[in-house]
Amino acid sequence: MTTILATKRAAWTKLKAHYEKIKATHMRDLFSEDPERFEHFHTEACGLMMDYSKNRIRSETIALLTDLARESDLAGWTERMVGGERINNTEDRAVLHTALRYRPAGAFPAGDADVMPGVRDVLGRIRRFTEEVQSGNWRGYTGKPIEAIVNIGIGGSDLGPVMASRALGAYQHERLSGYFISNLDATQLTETLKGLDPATTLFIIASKTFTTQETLTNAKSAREWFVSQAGEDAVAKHFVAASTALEHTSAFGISPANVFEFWDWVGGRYSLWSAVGLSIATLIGMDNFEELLAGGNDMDEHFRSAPYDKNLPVLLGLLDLWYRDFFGAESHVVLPYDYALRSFPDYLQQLEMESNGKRVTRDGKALDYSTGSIIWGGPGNNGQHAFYQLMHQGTTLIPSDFIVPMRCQYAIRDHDEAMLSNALAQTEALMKGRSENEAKQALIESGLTGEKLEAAVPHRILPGNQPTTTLVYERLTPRLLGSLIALYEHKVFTQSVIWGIDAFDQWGVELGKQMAKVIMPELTATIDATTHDSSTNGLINYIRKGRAASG
Ligand code: G6Q
Repeated sequence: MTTILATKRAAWTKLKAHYEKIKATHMRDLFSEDPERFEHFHTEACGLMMDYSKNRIRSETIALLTDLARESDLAGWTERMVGGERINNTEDRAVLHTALRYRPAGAFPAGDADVMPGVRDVLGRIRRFTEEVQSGNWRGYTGKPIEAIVNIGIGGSDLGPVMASRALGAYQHERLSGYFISNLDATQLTETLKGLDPATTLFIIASKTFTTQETLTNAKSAREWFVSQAGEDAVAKHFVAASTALEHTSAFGISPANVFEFWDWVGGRYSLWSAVGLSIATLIGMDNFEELLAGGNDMDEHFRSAPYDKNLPVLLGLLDLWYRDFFGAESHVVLPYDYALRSFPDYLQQLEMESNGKRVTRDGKALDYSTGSIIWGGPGNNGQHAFYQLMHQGTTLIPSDFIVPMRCQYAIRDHDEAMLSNALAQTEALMKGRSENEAKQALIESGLTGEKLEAAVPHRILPGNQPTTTLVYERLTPRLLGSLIALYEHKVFTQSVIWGIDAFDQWGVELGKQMAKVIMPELTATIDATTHDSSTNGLINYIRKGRAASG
């Protein structure tokens, strides 16, 4: 199927013209024009209320953006995805992570390709395993119950489990603690193992391919650490794996009974719903894990059925695309005001940038527009005391998502009201800013006059007009988290369909991996490296000699 460039769509041309008309309009004026703006630009589904009124849009903008989604056949591509077509065409794979959280009884997708028997079988095995560990029936080699769950993985086999386990810390079994090891240098491994007792530690090796250098290096070292204290025979009670590569897990010495399978139609960054979520399920319990899946399924149903102007993922994707392609915004910041979601921006960084950081269409044509925003962020409250200055008075357009709970998972005094007032004040300040007159007035009221007053004014002006979208929910539950994650997954998918790109491959990360294989032996060689550019040769030789001299 030939992919049509987004710039060739009629709605794109109309959006260009519309952008010229709206680009200089301040949101203050948009709010004055329409006193019911919140009513017109907020929508709600799956326990999430999305206020997108503080964006640089009019009704016409949403009409044109949703036309663009329709012209790009978003509905058709969605059905192709959930129908099991191999829409990840560069890897020739289906994309069926939605099946992992499909809750109704019956087949998914309908017909020959039904993957549900396998999915349900593994979920059953995960339930039995997590119940054994949580109840204390799963005993380590000295007969003690497990206390530490150590997930060893990287990328998609790490970021989802880290993010979701932290987000659902309030649901964690009181005897269990979760640890996550991903980095190649030995610091994370060493510092984590230092505090652990092998007799009560369970390692989950999460790797789709079971060939990933970081994971295997860490897994081998963890195994050595364990065997040196507990002996080889104890491995079966302390090492399990989540993988699609059963031959590799056996070669590593993990018994087939301890391997939780998933499939090649689960992309790494979409895999927390699969056996890769084993650490999450073990920490929070299977009932809660199934609630997480149900939340994902809620959002899938909403995404497939809601009209686009009420469709949370579609709107979120279109708004980001509006700023990326028409305003030229390069980055998008995600600001949770729920500390439980502190790792959510890191998780989204991979989900969005690995999926939509592409420069050619599905069929290999060069794009003439920008794709994937640079995603960054962190807990909003901390950000206020760090990077928000640049959002308020810097020179860059930075659209943001504020993620705001009505209540956090723990109620103490007036923490929630303090958190909420700050979150809402920031969206107001980013939208309104402070005009020259307002800045001057405030300074006069503080007693400043004359030259000092004039000198101070420019520094007190905030231009405002920074777009914010606010997602509000009552309290972070497993189900809500499932919906929130799936919201962003479908946001990314919506954009990829409009941009005409394959959101499910990641060829860009391969080159560096291949080059690392060449460099590794050169670091311990006795002769200088000469086959690279002068910088890389220089770095290898400098480090090799430095290590030899110091080591
Ligand atoms: C995700 C990517 C990547 C992957 C890691 C780990 O979509 O494919 O981040 O998850 O490279 O791969 P393994 O799970 O195969 O170890």
